[in-house]
Amino acid sequence: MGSLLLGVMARSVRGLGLVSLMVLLCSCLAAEQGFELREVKSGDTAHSVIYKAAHVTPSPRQLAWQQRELIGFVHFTVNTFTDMEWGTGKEDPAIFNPSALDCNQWVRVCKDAGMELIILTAKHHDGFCLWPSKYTEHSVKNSPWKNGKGDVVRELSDACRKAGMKFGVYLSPWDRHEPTYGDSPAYNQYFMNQLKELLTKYGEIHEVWFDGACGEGPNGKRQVYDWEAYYEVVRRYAPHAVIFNGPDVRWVGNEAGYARETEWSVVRLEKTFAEFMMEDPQKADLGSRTKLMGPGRLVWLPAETDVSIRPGWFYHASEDDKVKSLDTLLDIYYSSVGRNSVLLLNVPPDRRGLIHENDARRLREFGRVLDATFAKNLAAGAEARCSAYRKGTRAFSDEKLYGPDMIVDGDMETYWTTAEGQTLAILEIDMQSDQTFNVASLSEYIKAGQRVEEFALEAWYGGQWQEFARGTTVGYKRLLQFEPVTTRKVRIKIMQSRVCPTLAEFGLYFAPPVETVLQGM
Ligand code: FUL
Repeated sequence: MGSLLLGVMARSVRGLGLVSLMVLLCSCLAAEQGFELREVKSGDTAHSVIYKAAHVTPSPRQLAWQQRELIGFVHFTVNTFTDMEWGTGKEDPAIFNPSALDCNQWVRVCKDAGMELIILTAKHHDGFCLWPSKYTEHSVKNSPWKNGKGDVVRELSDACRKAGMKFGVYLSPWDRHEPTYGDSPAYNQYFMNQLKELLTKYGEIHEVWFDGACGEGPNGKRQVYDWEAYYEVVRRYAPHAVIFNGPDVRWVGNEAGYARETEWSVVRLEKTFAEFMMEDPQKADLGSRTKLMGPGRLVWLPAETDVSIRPGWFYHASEDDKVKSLDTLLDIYYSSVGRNSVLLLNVPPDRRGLIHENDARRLREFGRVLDATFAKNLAAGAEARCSAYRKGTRAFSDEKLYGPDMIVDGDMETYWTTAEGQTLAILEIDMQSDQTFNVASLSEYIKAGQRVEEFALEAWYGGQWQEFARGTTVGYKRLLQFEPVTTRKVRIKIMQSRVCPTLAEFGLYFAPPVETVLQGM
């Protein structure tokens, strides 16, 4: 489906014809929103481009999004009742009739897995609205569910708030029902009206998910989305929301659940965000030194990894026995959250309006295993030494402001770094006694930018240092899995970094055998 999405997106961009206007609008919007923009100019040396890239930083809303790590995605609409993945737009609203809808159950299931935010498909490509939008009749208000008085967006946003979870909305620009679709200005207005309804009537919205799909309208008409205007509506009415497939968050490029081994949060935009989103997210390399060279702007645009717990995005009874295995989900977790990305995991409610028992159980198991794995950082409070660290420069700063022990103090707000210009370093962690672990976690202090390009982990074993893991980018979080290692001392070698590296936290964990964790469940 990903390639299809890209295909339709590409078609839509060819139809744009507003490119220069969009470039202008985009730069104004960006400046106004205070994005960290770094121009790459023709006279820039390779060194200065890399220096700039290493100093691009996330906005507060991007940082909050990144810290969530795991997000729930809920696909629910008429498709649930027709057994389709993409509705035609011709469905009768009467078919939408969940028999026992309970959003509190969705929230409980997502919480069990450790999620902190849920994004709901308020409107998918079929155009059916899960809330009683005043701009269309194609919604819950014309369904028998609760005699047309129901509102799924209300029920889920309330349930999230009650449980202390954040809420987000997916609003598909591609609309196969709405008659104005394809008549660009009229449809754009319709879309923005709906967006405003969602952003103003349901409390705080923390993520707005724009699907880039752009199919043909009635009579083959092609809709030109006004992305910049959509972004403005979000900024105005939901200032804390990150925009997926927009200026805040990019699509990782596949729907399988895997981020890149080398996942940079800083990319170079040659044109607008919209064009970048249409052309680039699937490329294997988005942020290497080579990719950064050339004219454009360097922006913080991290990856979100969306994947469904089942083969389809919507519920199909025929997939009840195809819920992803725990091993697959864990592999996805390590390959998304563990590769500097956020995992957006879809759990589709069934025709009752409940998350099916099989999915609920799997998510409980998933949450349980993650909790058991990361319960105890064996490196916490260890003695940390380093070949180099920056001495505090603030007037009242402690000598150890950027000292190596900052990476084992359990505080993501304190960090180790070296002196300006020093890009290589070795940190040694002494846990005072032998410990056995099979997972390592590294985090950069991304408020200062993303910098590390290559690192290795070594254990003191048999009288010498032996490498047991290595990687390229770190970013917000890098997780590595390996066969159990038993040692008292570990060292982190930073072998390449764009400028002086930072590390906010380092962890060593023992992931117990899954069967042990699940015993008694
Ligand atoms: C795609 C859509 O076409 C799928 O139906 C699903 O919503 C997925 C998350 O995005 O582009």
